[in-house]
Amino acid sequence: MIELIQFPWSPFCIVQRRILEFSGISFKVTNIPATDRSLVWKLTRARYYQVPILRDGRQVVFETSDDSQVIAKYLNKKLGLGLFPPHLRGLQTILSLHIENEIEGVGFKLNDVHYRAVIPESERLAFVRHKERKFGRGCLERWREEKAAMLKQLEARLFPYEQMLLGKPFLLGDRPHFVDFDLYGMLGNFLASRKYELPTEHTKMREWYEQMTRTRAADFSN
Ligand SMILES: N[C@@H](CCC(=O)N[C@@H](CS)C(=O)NCC(=O)O)C(=O)O
Repeated sequence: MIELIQFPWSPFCIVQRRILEFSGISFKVTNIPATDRSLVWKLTRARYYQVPILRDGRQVVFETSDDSQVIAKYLNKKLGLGLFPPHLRGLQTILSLHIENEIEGVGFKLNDVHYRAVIPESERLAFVRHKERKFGRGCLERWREEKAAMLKQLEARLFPYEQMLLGKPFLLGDRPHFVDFDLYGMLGNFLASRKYELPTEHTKMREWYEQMTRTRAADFSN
């Protein structure tokens, strides 16, 4: 059985979890503490420490660069999901760069403002230390002060996606593709604290998000 090793609120883990759910197969989820990557380190034979990773029998699948989509492409091929059709090559790459940088970059900070609602107490010290070493001392307080401005920024950055959804149910047509799952994961992380909702102005996106929580591969032909 395929095993997803993850932590539940991670944007990149939500992407792969939803793809697995979409496929309809049974799979196992193993949650690790964000503070202890030893299982990832062991399974990847000391080549990777981030999440998610996938274990499929004797095979361990993990990303090879910030923008590689190794896991999603592995699942797509193995499970025949039709998420990377050749005619959308290139376009999906450009979109996923925007989604994983411009959308994720604001969404995770907004979620981190409310980290106590998401991160278990035993992991908070390491979480704050990790953030402050990466983004500077006091970054979480700074983001709290910038929250209103960041919410506006996120709304503006999501506007093109709302426009894409005006005439169709999914971002690139009448069925979901990889970028739908990618955006869904970044927004799932933004919403993880349950302190926010999607911008009320973006009505199509709110419908799409609902649809993305339920959609199944069996509903579409490849
Ligand atoms: N491009 C990778 C990004 C993975 C990633 O950034 N994972 C984060 C969790 S959201 C992580 O493990 N960060 C821990 C660290 O870098 O120490 C993917 O698509 O999986």
